[in-house]
Amino acid sequence: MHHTRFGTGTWVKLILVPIAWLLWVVGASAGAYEETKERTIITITGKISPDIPNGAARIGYDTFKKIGVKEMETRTFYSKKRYKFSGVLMRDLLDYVGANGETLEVTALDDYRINIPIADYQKYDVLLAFKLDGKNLSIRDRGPARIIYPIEQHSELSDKKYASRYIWQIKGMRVK
Ligand SMILES: Nc1nc2c(c(=O)[nH]1)N[C@H]1C(S)=C(S)[C@@H](COP(=O)(O)O)O[C@H]1N2
Ligand SMILES: [Mo]
Repeated sequence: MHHTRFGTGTWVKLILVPIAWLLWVVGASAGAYEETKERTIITITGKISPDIPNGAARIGYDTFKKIGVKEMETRTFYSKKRYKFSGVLMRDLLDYVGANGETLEVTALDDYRINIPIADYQKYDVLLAFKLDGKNLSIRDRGPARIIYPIEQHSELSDKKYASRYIWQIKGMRVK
């Protein structure tokens, strides 16, 4: 009688690695970037999928719906009041454009600009909100899109270092 040359761990890897790979391929093809004729809200450039025309992904409301809209009721960094935001998860948005980088440079209509570690979006359900109480955010309401962290779910997000990452009136993102 021969004993197997591989330990249990090796067998687990031999079986699970190809399954994980398959899921990744299926996931990637389901949500690939597509050009649309909709009005652009945010343009994403930098280290994104090489298949995206002119290296610039143009994202509008229809694309948000396609990516999948989520709701989050929370206060913001300096507010006591709670708001009901709707938007897409930053993680899902970056997956959709095939982002492959460590830092996201986000720019706003008022020329405010901030570098955010992309790890934040893997660690937390950070929302790119475009609706407040069911209504599209206007520029006056700090729209058309703004980043909202789940500050009520994770106490460490009340740390000062996150305050500047609550960027509003977003117009562009660059993956670095
Ligand atoms: N577009 C834009 N976003 C911005 C800023 C800004 O000047 N312009 N200020 C940032 C800073 S410094 C802080 S502290 C937070 C404050 O967010 P809140 O007032 O919604 O809690 O917004 C951030 N987002
Ligand atoms: Mo601030």
